[in-house]
Amino acid sequence: SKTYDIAVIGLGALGSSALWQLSKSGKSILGLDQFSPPHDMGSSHGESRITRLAVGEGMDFVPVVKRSHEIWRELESLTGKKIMHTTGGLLFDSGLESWSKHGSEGFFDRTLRFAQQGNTPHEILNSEEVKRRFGAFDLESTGRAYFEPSAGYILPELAIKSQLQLAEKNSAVIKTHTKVQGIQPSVEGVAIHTNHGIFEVGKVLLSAGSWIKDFLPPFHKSQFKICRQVLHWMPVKQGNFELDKTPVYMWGFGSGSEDFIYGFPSLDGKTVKMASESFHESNHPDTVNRQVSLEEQELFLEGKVADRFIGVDKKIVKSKVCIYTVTSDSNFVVDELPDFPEVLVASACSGHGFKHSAGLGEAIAQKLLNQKSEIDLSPFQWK
Ligand code: PYC
Repeated sequence: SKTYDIAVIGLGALGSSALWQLSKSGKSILGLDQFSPPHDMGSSHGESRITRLAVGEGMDFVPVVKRSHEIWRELESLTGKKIMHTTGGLLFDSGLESWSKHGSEGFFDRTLRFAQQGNTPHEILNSEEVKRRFGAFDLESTGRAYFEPSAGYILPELAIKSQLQLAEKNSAVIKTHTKVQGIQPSVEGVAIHTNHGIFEVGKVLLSAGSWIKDFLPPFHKSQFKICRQVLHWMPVKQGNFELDKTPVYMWGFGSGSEDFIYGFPSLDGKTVKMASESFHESNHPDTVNRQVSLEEQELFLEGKVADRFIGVDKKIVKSKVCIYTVTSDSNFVVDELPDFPEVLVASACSGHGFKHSAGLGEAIAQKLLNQKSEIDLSPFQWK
């Protein structure tokens, strides 16, 4: 068995970010993943992820996403690749019914409040102004929109790939197709048992996404719910949803957490990605249904797309399954395993994690390296 100072188990959004940050330390760092990241089996794929600075989920997240934006820019200057696209972001509200998102009631008003508290430039638009400025959205006449110019989207696969490449450049060792079968306390700290042998390490970051439950004792396991999500792509009519004219958007149209649709401008000039969210408990990620039925697609078109958009062909050309790992209050978890402090569990999750992954990965690396951090991780302790 080979010894490393720190291992990261799971190299998705958070794991790849932490691995890169850890690799800057000069310590021996190991990254393990059961697939070959970036891959489409977890929670970090599907072409685009929204980022926004006034996160209605909570003020605790605001410093994390602000730091993340700085890191995405650093990543861009190191790689010469565009990873974060600032398109602006719209949050729609029917004006009739308050909607909740990611555990937060009154999400629209909270977002507005956090924008004010965090000095995030923004505007409030009525439905006429929305139609005039952004042709793609047919917002009801009672509706209003919060517009944040600094919002946009991140390319998740490119972000992960870039961080892993930089980590390897700094001498981190990455083992793909390496399935962790168990972790145990050992003389070195932690023994990681895998299909390719045992690795002895000082500390572990467990960022295994929806596989996290496999490593937890029953009480802690019960804090996470696995929820299957479906992303859909539809054709756009020429000249609609154009990249430089269309913001990312989130649209709550009822009081239920699934009365919701979100989406992006057209990245290829031909199709747009749209999705809703589901909070039904589903199977373990090894057995979750990865197929999307015609009936599911129909329900999405009728119930979510409905007549909300202009210039989109209501015909699904591609769908993809993705997985959320959801806590009861949609908060993140960053804390030690009980009675096993060498293992830090991190689940940046509940469907709003990607945008925070760069800043959170840095703060987690600082914690594992016993360094000071600007980011307070205490709001993310076990409940
Ligand atoms: O966190 O911005 C977000 C988001 C939108 C849809 C799902 N998550």
